[in-house]
Amino acid sequence: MSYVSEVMEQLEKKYASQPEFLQAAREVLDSLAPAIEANEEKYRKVALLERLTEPDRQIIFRVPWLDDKGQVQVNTGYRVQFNNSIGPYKGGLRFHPSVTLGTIKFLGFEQIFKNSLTGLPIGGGKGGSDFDPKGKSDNEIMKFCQAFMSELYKHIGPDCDVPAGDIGVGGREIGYMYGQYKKLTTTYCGVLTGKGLTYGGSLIRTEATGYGLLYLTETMLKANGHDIKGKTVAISGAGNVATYAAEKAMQMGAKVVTMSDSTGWVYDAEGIDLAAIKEIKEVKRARLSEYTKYRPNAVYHTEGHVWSTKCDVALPCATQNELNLDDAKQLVANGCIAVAEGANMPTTLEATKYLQENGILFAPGKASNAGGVAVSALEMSQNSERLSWTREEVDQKLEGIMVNIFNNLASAAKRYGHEGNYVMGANIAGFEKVAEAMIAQGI
Ligand code: NDP
Ligand code: 2IT
Repeated sequence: MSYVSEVMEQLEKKYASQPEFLQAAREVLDSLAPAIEANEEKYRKVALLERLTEPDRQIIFRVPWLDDKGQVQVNTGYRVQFNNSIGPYKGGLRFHPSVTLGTIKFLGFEQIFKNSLTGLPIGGGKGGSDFDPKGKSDNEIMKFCQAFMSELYKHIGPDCDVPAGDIGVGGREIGYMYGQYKKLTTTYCGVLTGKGLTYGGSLIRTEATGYGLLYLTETMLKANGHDIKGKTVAISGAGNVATYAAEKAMQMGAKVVTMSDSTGWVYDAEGIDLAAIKEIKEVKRARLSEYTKYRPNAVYHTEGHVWSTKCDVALPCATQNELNLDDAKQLVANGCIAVAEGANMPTTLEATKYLQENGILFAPGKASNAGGVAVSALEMSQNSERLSWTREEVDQKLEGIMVNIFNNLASAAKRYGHEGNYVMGANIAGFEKVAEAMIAQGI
């Protein structure tokens, strides 16, 4: 049995209760096969794949907090420090009721390769909680964030582990957690990224994941004789990534016709009104159903998904496994030419395979959504030198990083005889640097 199959079989036995982690591991390991086979003896000897798939440490803790009625609530907190061979652990925090250890492990595992692809010195980690921010008052959000940080602070630090945002964690939550970290440690340092601009945040970090997604999509389209200008784009999600992906797509001359949240989706044939989306989601923190109040001609659906819409480019920007095989078939039938993942693992393995087999350009999230963590790393650099760079400087660096990522993964795929397979290219290009660093640093 090949080394890759052996390790995958062990993982399936040991972590049967973590399907998302197994899915992420399978995608990576299967596509690494050519790179592993070329060095099988060397990697086997140092148990490289076993070490790569087992986190350095997994911290699980109780988060008790007081709600507005004076009732004590209890949630579970997680931080998975997966791999720090190329830099301090780096990755977001997700607050969502669906969060389990398996979710955080899948995200942390993906983060290792994503962070390596950025070319910046950051290792892989992820954390979060099963806390549900929906319907909570601002005071309750603050109480929860303070309670969460009251334990997490012991395990993180600017040279050790630097969390940031993810689903359910944006600027407001980072602010409350930063305040608590500062209070507990009496230090003012770059321990979190995605901070506000008045206390050490970087310009463009809010926009970075969405903007980066479009920079990479445009590079991929151009390399294949297309252009984003004039294209019809379907986006899922209406959060941080989706909003700024839509903004940059529009700036580049595309028409965005859909957005979604967990209760439904909107189709706006005239093109999404982003000011309305920002007001509904960022200011009012309301449901997307409100959108038709701003745009009476738009259609709000509670059934189905945005992927039934006719589009040239599809950008899944909400959550994992939100684009399945049936959706992929519909996209292909409707003449879609490219899918680029803004979310982490939004496309199922079967759907990815179908899209690739049908000639759709497919950019995996670990490459196409790497702009967020890349600008987080630039925020760390600015914090270290106690300086702030201009908007133009950060945006230019972000664009350069995304173009580099695409070039690196395209050439890695070509090197192994799979030209155009960007999933394989991303995994191999991300893996090679980490593998070399792990081997160099011993066991
Ligand atoms: P937000 O919390 O800002 O927005 C998430 C969006 O997705 C909301 O519209 C939300 O709807 C929807 N959503 C979340 N969970 C589900 C679900 N289970 N079913 C249907 N819809 C859902 O998160 P982000 O925009 O930051 O993150 C979106 C994706 O991008 C995630 O996969 C994240 O891991 C990934 N990502 C984020 C980065 C960042 O910098 N923020 C960087 C790289 C990747 P509702 O509001 O109704 O819950
Ligand atoms: O999935 C991701 O890359 C993020 N949520 C951003 C992580 C970060 O550290 O900025």
